[in-house]
Parts: sequence; structure tokens; C-alpha cells
Amino acid sequence: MAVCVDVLAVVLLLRVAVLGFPARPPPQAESSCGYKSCPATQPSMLNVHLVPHTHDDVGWLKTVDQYYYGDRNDIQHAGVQYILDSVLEQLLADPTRRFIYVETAFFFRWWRQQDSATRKAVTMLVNEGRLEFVNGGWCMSDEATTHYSAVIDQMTLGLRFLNDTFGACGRPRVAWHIDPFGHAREHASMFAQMGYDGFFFGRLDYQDKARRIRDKDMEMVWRASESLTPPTADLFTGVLPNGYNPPAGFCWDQSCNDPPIRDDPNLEDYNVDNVVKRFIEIANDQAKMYRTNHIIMTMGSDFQYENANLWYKNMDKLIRYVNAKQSQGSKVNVLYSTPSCYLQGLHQANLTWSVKMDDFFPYADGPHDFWTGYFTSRPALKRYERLSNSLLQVCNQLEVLGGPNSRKGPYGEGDSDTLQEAMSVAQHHDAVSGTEKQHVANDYAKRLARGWAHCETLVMYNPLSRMVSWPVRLPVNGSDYMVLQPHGQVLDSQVIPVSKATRKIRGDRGYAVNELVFRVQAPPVGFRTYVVSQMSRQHPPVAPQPGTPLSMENQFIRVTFDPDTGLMNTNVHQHNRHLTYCNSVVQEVQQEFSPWVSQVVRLYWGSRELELEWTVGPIPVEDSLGKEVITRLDTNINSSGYFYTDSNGREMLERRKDFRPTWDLKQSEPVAGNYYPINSRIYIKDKVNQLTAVTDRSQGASSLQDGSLEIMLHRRLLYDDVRGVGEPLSEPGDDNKGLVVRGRLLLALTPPKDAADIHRPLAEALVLEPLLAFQTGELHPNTILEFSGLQASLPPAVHLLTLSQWDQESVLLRLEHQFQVTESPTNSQPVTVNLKKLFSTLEVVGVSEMNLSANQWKDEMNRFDWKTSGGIVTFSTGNTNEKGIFGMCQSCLHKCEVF
Ligand SMILES: *[C@@H]1O[C@H](CO)[C@@H](O)[C@H](O)[C@H]1NC(C)=O
Ligand SMILES: *[C@@H]1O[C@H](CO)[C@@H](O)[C@H](O)[C@H]1NC(C)=O
Ligand SMILES: *[C@@H]1O[C@H](CO)[C@@H](O)[C@H](O)[C@H]1NC(C)=O
Ligand SMILES: *[C@@H]1O[C@H](CO)[C@@H](O)[C@H](O)[C@H]1NC(C)=O
Ligand SMILES: CC(=O)N[C@H]1CO[C@H](CO)[C@@H](O)[C@@H]1O
Ligand SMILES: [Zn+2]
Repeated sequence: MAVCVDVLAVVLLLRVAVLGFPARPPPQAESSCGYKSCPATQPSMLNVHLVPHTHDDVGWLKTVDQYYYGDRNDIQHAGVQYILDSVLEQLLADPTRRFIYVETAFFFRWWRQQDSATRKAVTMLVNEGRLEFVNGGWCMSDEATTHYSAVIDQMTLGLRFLNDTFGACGRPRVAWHIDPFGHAREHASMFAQMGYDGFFFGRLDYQDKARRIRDKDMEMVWRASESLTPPTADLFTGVLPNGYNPPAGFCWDQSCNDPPIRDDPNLEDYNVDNVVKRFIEIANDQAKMYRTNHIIMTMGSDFQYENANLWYKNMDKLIRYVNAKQSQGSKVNVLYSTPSCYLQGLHQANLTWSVKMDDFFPYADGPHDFWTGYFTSRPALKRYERLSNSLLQVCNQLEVLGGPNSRKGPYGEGDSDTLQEAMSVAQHHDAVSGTEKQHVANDYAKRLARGWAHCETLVMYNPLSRMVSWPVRLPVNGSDYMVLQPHGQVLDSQVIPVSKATRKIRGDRGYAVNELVFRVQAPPVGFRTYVVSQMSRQHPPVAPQPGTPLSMENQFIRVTFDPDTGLMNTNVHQHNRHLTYCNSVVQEVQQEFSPWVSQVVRLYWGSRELELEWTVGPIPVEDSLGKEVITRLDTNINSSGYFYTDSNGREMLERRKDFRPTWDLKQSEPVAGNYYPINSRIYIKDKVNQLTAVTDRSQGASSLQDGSLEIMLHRRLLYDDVRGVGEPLSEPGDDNKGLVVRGRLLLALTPPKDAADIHRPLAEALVLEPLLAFQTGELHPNTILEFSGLQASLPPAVHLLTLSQWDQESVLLRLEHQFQVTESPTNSQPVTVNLKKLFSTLEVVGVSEMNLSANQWKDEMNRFDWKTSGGIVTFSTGNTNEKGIFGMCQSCLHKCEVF
């Protein structure tokens, strides 16, 4: 029993240690939902698909709870429970009406409050395709600031609820990201691997949109991975005509002021002829931008349909009166429809579509309106979200290791549900993105904190599938300590004074004067116990050197500091050298650039990376100027205007200053217009060197000069940006003086061909950080000192993406190949993993393969195929300068057998 890992992820449901597992029930008949339920269209006419919809933010100006109940309508009139109540009544009143619903976080709450008669009625509507779920994740995730691991989890949570509740008829066919502020290629890749047939969105750069309208290129096939053989990561992608709003003059919600259809001919204000004429004009104009005889109109907007009667009553009339014109020769046919029925129309047109290979960042809605600041907004929330993802994975793993019958394992209080829900809410495009009001940001953090409280683990735990070693820093009061490994050997450790910046931030909280630093190791999917004891000898720690030391170095790196400016300079060692201070754990230089910006440069013994720990804030605004704080690294790397950023923490994309791959850019903002989101890393390179910066949270970054990298760390603003939130981004911190934020950047300087071998595992270990836990007092004699859930470490190429309890008998396992196809001569190859010999404490007795979001069995998967122009496409990304020919790369083909 083995599996080949050569794609984003192999997703397996393992039946563990229970013999006689019942056979899977045959797939249920899909009733008449799905494509079969689509309304008839007119082949010789222009079919206008009216898609009634509501866009329900999982928190933005109000918290998710306030939105659900319709609380605080003084902030914004919005109540999701009323929307669902009202739409249900309107759908039941007329079988031709349709509605789509998107955010499972809200639907789930509402469903739980319904009686069985209502549930039955809803199920009927779903089975008949009259109520269709689209997207279907817990939320509509942000695309710039999310990490793929958390996105997959939040999609899995929502889609699983839909499958458990409605079976196959609940499975969304279309991904629907109508509001996120730019679109990531990795999201498209994930949607393809989750089995979606198509994807629609509303926001893209205004110049890009103008070009696409001109060239009738609003719909395309997005080829979303460099490593996956087409069409695995191909996703049909459509740009909606009007964001996600109805055409001008046709908004019939209680929140709009457009005139209703007044159809009594005896009245003065009869307007049917005028409405029909305008509508037909708009439809014909829109058809000029698209290629088939199908067009889509999004009939709804933010939190609309609270009184759904207004919308449906007027749309009923619109359909009736516009179609009545057909008897007089009109070629416009309007119908209630859904995104999947529209998609089916496009598919049946059997056209050849253009191929898109880059992404949709950055997003600008005007020459001076780039949505790039949010890549960094609320850096503390972004870090907390990332750390919470680590804890969630740990919590999931501990539940598995604790045994299928117990959610409370011996190693922790594991109950992952609360944290999983909080994390899923946090992926929303106004959550981790930082684009919400302050009180809503506080609510997201509070939800995560509640999740943490349910997942307190009792041991130091490593969730990675290989042995890792990492530095631990403990705040201590004394100056002499001994650290013991499980078998009693003494570990090198070092006591370092707490930095001035830390003491300042800490104020009168805490009293530790030093930090005890040592390097621990933990086995894969497991833990190791270390014992720290204070020694009676008390002598002062190594005194900090006065002034700035001129250099520090270890086996791999040498860093020098300019004696005048204190700025740092670093080189890669060409050969190993023996240094005299071998037992030193860490060298560090503390730098203060201003009272509110400081940095510690650290070089750990044995590390190939240099650590920069930055502390920024409170950003002063007494001068009435908002500020954005960046860190810039200048090198002599000849980067020629190119730099590389990750997409949702996974594949790397090539960026070029003042350039977009698919249109002639008129650059109007030389800084903001060159910023891109990074979730885990950015690099620049030439033939000899590559500088990679790996980060601990999502940020905005760029390279504005050759050889230079910059990363935005923190921002504080005094004016609202007039995009709806109605509040300047000025985080108060806990004392109302402004938020102080601290974070880390890891820098690796290597030859380009070795870079991925270093930055992939580095980013993996920073994203899935090992977790530390402490106990005081004597060790209980029965304490397990060391444990590994795996029989052996997995190869460096394989990342254990998910290990979580699925139900009583089964465990969900996602194994991912974490290298891109051309980036490492040694690690980009496919790898075979033997499942029988994987776990140390679980016996695998059966395996079923699933799609990425675990809501479809492999043998039931099938997607629309789309014809594309240009079979072979060249890529220049990857970290060698070679052009990889797509579709011909060797290592992405299945080479190892699954048996
Ligand atoms: C689609 O078009 C191709 C030619 O490009 C043709 O061979 C094929 O039969 C068409 N399929 C359908 C279902 O019309
Ligand atoms: C830590 O040091 C401070 C000052 O030296 C002392 O007052 C305090 O009691 C110490 N605390 C502990 C826990 O040792
Ligand atoms: C930098 O690289 C470009 C192309 O990669 C090359 O044309 C140029 O000569 C290089 N400049 C230096 C100073 O090496
Ligand atoms: C979806 O739900 C149906 C009905 O409950 C079940 O038979 C099927 O196995 C589920 N599919 C997956 C992939 O879990
Ligand atoms: C990881 C995985 O197997 N993903 C598959 C999920 O299903 C779709 C088809 O429905 C495939 O295209 C993906 O490759
Ligand atoms: Zn939104």
C-alpha cells in the first residue's frame, strides 16, 4: 500500500485499525439537481442568465454574529437570517425562481435553527437545483493574504457540511470569488483540484479589464500551476460584467432606489416599455464583450434579499415583458439561472479559449487606487492567524494520535472544532486581509483565542513529517541554567540579556532580565522533553559589547556591520571554516534605528539563514502623517527588474517592475503599483546568487531597484480610503498609543540552484511551527520523554499537509510535494510513500482517494474539459534560468506506481 506524491496533494481517507469497515454506499442518485436541472435556453437568441444572489461578508463593518442576526443595523442594515427566511418563501412560491448561496458559515447557523418541515423544503429546493450552492467554503477567502493550507481547510469544512447535509446535490460546481481584491493563481489551482468546473470573479485591474473588454477576452482558461500537467490545474475563469452588481437601473432591493416595474397601463407612471427597451440595450451592449450567446447578470449585492419579494416580483415581470417581445422579433431571452447553468451554456458553445498563466495582482480600480496596502494591514492579526494555523494542525494531529474514539488524547486537550471554525472565519476577505473595522478585527482575534483555549497541548510538539531542530528562547530571571536532553546529556545553552526594545514594550509586565537560548530537536509528528534547571551559581550573562560589533559569522554566513551607520552586510561563505566559538548557540546584534523601530540580527550556530527580528511601533502620528514602514535589503545581485513572490505560500511567480505579462501597463504609481502579496517568501537572483527572504506572516513586498528587496512591515493611517470601511487604519494597541508589532524575516543567500532546497524546508518550518509547552516542577517518573507518530521521517520533498480525525474509523491524510517542478535538481522528483509503514501507532487497513477538498471520491470525479489555444506554453519562472516547456516536464508525470 503506497502512494505517489507528485502533485499539490494526494488526499486520502485512511481507515485505521478497525477491521470489517463497511463498504462505501453506492453514490446516491443526483435527483434532478446539477446541470440536469438547468432551465432551457434559446439556441438562436441571446440568453440572459439572471443570477439572484446575495454577498454576505463573514464579518466586515459588523461582526459575523451581528451580520447573522441583523444586530447593529445602525452601522449597516444587514441580517443574514432574514435573507435566508425571505428567499426560501420566494423560492417556494414559484418553481422557475432560482437563488444561489455562497457562505456556508452563515447557512450552517441558519440550518441548525430550522425545524424539520423547513429543512425538508430546503432539501427539495436543493435537489431540484432551485437553490444552488456556489463556492460553498465556510467563507469566500481572501486571496492575497491567506496561506493555501488554511484555505484548503476552510473549503473542506464548508463543503463537508454541504455534502453531509445534501449529498451530491449540495456539491458546488462553480467557485465564486466576486469580491476579493485581486486573485491568486494558487487559488485557481486549488479550485481546479477541488473539482470545480469554473470560477467567476468581479474585481480585476481596470486596465486589464479594459483590454479584455476590447478583445472579448473576459472568459478564459487559467492554467494555474507550473508543476501540474494540464488540465489538472486548468480552471475556466470568467470576469463578471459589472463587479457583482446588477446593471444600472435594475436594482430592486430595499437597499436600492431604482424604480420598480409599474405595469398598470391605466396609470400615469406606466414604465414597462421603457424598462424593456433599456434592458434589451444593456443586454446587447454586454453581449459585445463576451463570445457566446449567453451572458450573465448578477442580480444582487451586499446583504441584499432581506425582503426578497421586491427582487423576485420585479424580476418576474422583467422576464415576462422582455420575453414577450420575442413574438415581435426580439432575440433576447431572459431567464432565472445560476452560475453553473451559465457555465454549462459556455461549455456547450464548444469554443477555444485563451490561456491565462500569471495572476490578477495587484488590483487597481483607478490610476491612483492600488489595493496593495492591505497585503500588510493589521500585521499582528495576520501573524496570529498564521500561528493559529500551526496550532490547529497540531491539535488535529494530537486528536489522531490520541485514538479514534477520543477527542481528548493523552497529549493535550485536543478539541479542534472551535479553532477550525475560528480559522475558517478568519480566512474571509475582510478578516485576515485587515480590511474590516477595528471592532470586527478584535472579534476575529477573540474567536481564535477561544479556539486556542480548546487546543492547549501539554508537550513540545513538532507537526512536521521530519525531524526538525530550532532555537528556543525562554525568558528567564537568572543567569545560569542547565538544559538536559531526554537521556540526560547536557545541551549547549546561552543566556542573553533581554533587548532594550523588549523591556520597553513590556513596560511593567514581567520581570525576566535574560533569555535562555538553546537549540532543540523533535522527531517527526512527535515530541521530545527537555528539562531546564536553574543552577545555584549566579554570575552575570555575557555583557553586551559596547557599540556595534564589526562582524559575526558561522559555518555558512558572515555578516559585517558598518561601524558608522550600523547597517549590515552579508556574504555567503564559499567554503567551511572552523571557528573558535563552536559552543556558542547564537550571536546577536541589537540595533535601534529610532525610538519606535528596532531590530535584532541573529545568527544561530549551524544555520544557513540569518534572522532579522524587527520591532515596529507605536508608529508616531503626531505630525498628522500616516506612515508605512518597510525594511529594505540592498545587494549587488543583478536582478534586472525581476523578482519572485509566492502565491498563497506555494508556487513562485515571476514579477517584473512596471510590467504586466498580459497587457501594456501604463504605470501610474511607481511604488504601490509594483507591490505584490507575499505569504511566505520573496527572492531576487542573478546567475550567481539568490537572496531569499522567508517571512512569518503575509505581507506586501517589492523590488523597486535592481538588487533590492523591500517588505512592508507595519502601517498606520489617519484617513479612510473611501472604499466602504469608513474608518482609518490606526490600530490602537492595548494602551491606545498605537500598536507595536514584532516579527521575523529569515534571509538565505545561496547559489540559485540550491535555493529551493533551503527555502522550501525553511518556509515549511516557519509556517508549521513546532509548538512549545511548559510544565514546572519535578518530572513525573512515568512521563514519556520522546515520541514519534511516524515510523520514519518522510523525504524532504513530502510535506504532511493534513492529518486529522475524519470520523470514528477514519483519518484524513494529505501528503504534498512541496517543491516546484524545476526548482531543485534533487528534490523536485516524485516520491513514493509507503502507507503501511507510515505511522508508528496506527494501522492502515484501507485507503480511498479523494479530491483536494475531500468532498468527492476519486472514482466519482469528473470535470468539464475546455479547449484552449496554444498547447505548449513557455514559462520563465522557477529558479533556474531555463525555460521549462509546459506539458513536457518530466518530473510532473506519474512515474511511481500506486499499489
Ligand atoms: C466541438 O468542436 C470540435 C471542433 O473543434 C468538434 O470536433 C466537436 O465535435 C465539437 N463537439 C461538440 C459536442 O459539438
Ligand atoms: C526575579 O528577579 C527580581 C529582581 O531581581 C526579583 O525581585 C524576583 O523575585 C525574581 N523572581 C524570581 C521568580 O526569581
Ligand atoms: C545584468 O544582467 C543582464 C541580463 O541578465 C545583463 O544584460 C547585464 O549585462 C548584467 N549587468 C551586469 C552589471 O552584470
Ligand atoms: C457525501 O455524502 C454522501 C451522503 O451522505 C455520502 O454517501 C458520501 O460518501 C459523501 N462523500 C464524501 C466524499 O464524503
Ligand atoms: C488531489 C486530487 O486528487 N484532486 C482531484 C479532485 O478532483 C478533480 C476532478 O473532479 C481532479 O481534477 C483533481 O485532480
Ligand atoms: Zn465581501
